[in-house]
Amino acid sequence: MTLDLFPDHDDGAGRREELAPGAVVLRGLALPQQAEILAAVDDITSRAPLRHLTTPGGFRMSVAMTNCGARGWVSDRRGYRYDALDPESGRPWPPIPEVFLELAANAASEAGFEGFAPDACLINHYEPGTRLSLHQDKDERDYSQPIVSVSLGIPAVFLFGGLKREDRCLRVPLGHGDVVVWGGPARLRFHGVMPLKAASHPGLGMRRVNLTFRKVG
Ligand SMILES: O=C(O)CCC(=O)C(=O)O
Ligand SMILES: [Mn+2]
Repeated sequence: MTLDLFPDHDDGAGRREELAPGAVVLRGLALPQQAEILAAVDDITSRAPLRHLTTPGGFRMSVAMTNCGARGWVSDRRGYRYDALDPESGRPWPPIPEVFLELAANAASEAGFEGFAPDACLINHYEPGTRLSLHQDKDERDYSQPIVSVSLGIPAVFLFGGLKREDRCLRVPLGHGDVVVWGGPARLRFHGVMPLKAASHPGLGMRRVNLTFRKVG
């Protein structure tokens, strides 16, 4: 737990909001590293381009994705899985940049999960109208480790539900620099992203980039 020394600040940066036991939003936590993070995203997407994956049911995903790390999340007609190689190039995914690893470990530690060392980072790319349907992150072997999710660019409404699909969802607005962490009793909660509204961000234009860090194990 970190003491908030400036509880009355009005810019919202660094504010910690608990969503559920084991789940917090850390407002603006990624802002100090935003330029470095965005440069790293450009470098990764130049080597492992964003693409729309196909679901096992044959649908094209609305979110465009790529990965960095020892493992990358992929989906095709055969199912969802982690793969050490980018199926488009046959090469390993680019490594997770140091600035990502530091941010992910800091965020996890702020949320009470010490020593988080992710081996996978899924990069999601949204435009106005893009959505991500309600799902659990459960393709990882190691559920003892949290998920750390970093939002950049235009705002989104994150849906944060319960352990059953039909449970009520919180609607959590997420903006540029916000980080969400869920682990422990919240690790398998359903979540998703509402269709994005049209908006423009000074640095990213009409785009939202989300980084989700996972320990696949
Ligand atoms: O874009 C987001 O905020 C959530 C992404 C997510 O849930 C995922 O990649 O599994
Ligand atoms: Mn997810």
